[in-house]
Amino acid sequence: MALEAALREALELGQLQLYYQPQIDIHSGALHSVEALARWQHPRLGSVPPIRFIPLAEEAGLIGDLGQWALREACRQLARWRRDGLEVPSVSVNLSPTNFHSAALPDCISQILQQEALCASDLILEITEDILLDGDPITLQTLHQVHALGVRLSMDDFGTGYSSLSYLRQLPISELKLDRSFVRGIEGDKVASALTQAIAHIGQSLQLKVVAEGVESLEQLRLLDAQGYQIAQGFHFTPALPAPALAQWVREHL
Ligand code: G
Ligand code: G
Ligand code: NA
Ligand code: MN
Repeated sequence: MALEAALREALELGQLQLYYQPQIDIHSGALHSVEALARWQHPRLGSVPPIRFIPLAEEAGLIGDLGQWALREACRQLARWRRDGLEVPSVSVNLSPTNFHSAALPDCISQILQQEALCASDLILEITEDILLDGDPITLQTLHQVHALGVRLSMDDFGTGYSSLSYLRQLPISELKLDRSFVRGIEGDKVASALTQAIAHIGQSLQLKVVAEGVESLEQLRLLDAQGYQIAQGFHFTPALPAPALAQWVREHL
């Protein structure tokens, strides 16, 4: 309860921060997008990880506010980078399934894009497989409306959810993001690399961009490239960074 009050206060006072992690096009080496990841540094409690405060925000009814904050902040930052002459093709924002239960989400997104003078193609939304689990028809409608705006949808943590693959036929997604748990150990493990290969095939046959996250070594990067992954993200390049450090990383490495 105390933590819940603290989170409410942090949202009101703007104490949450977004860090950014680059997603790299493996063939060209160019930047594909940057993923915005929420961070909370509490003055007394120290750093509270998202795996704690995201579920807390859900329970406390704050996930709508958190989603709006992340969208606005990430879009504002993208506009700022571009004003500074930094070429960042798009920003990828994580939203919770609950954010798509709201029929107001498409308008909220349009408004933020307009306020920041961005196009729909500047934004990618990362969603997870559990988005359809509760069977709420509003969710599917909202997903299609967001897609109709021109905003791309990326299926995050792919392969770890409890949904059947049939959702791939219903959802207007552009990207499949292999969960990082699949990447761990692929160098020496035939079963692990058979799974990443199979997932790449699924993505390719559905004409989706296939993204590998949690890439920590050149060896993993080469293997995933050979398997057909187009985009990679992970500590091999850099962990998520505060906005100024991300800009510096892009200037130095790309
Ligand atoms: O950055 P890190 O690995 O600690 O993130 C842990 C989890 O929290 C990831 O699954 C990530 O998708 C999620 N997460 C990070 N930022 C946000 C956010 O702004 N909104 C939502 N809904 N999830 C987030
Ligand atoms: O669930 P989601 O995919 O949004 O989570 C991304 C999380 O993965 C972030 O918390 C980020 O810090 C973490 N992450 C990013 N790159 C790597 C990596 O190479 N290895 C590991 N172990 N975690 C990573
Ligand atoms: Na994500
Ligand atoms: Mn993920």
